[in-house]
Amino acid sequence: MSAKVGVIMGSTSDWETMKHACELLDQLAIPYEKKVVSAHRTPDLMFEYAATAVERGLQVIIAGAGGAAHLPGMVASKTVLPVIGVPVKSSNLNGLDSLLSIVQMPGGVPVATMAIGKAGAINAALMAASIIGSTDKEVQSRLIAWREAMKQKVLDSSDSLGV
Ligand code: RP5
Repeated sequence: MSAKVGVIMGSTSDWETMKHACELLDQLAIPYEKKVVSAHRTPDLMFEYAATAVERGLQVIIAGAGGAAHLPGMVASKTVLPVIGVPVKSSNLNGLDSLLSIVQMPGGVPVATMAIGKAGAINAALMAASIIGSTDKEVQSRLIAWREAMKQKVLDSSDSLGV
């Protein structure tokens, strides 16, 4: 099945974070592709990737980057697909730089910005599932089941406290 979600990241060093998005997409059986696309090191590839995303059948793009994290915003400027940005935790500023450079988009070019790091990567996949699930009832059912399982896990863990 062709990819519905494009998971891109600025460097292979982002994979430790972005793999959590891919794991969630696997769990929800949503087809995706993954690729290193850098706003600064491979700008031509970035433009081509974003400009051809619609015709290639992608429905959502998840873009993770750290530091001067221009990838999500620049990709959003070249596609009308929803772009979900994941700020990768940087070594110097703990990802605050990544967060601010992704979230502070000018009016007119939105990026749905997630939390810094692993939680952001997980939520990016869940957000992609929500978007795709709004028109794909099978994906929506799997998302509902995932939420139910999460709830049950919390209830079970609470029970294990014996209170
Ligand atoms: C960004 O620079 C990448 O997204 C990565 O988070 C950061 C550092 O990249 P490397 O120097 O580890 O390749 O473009």
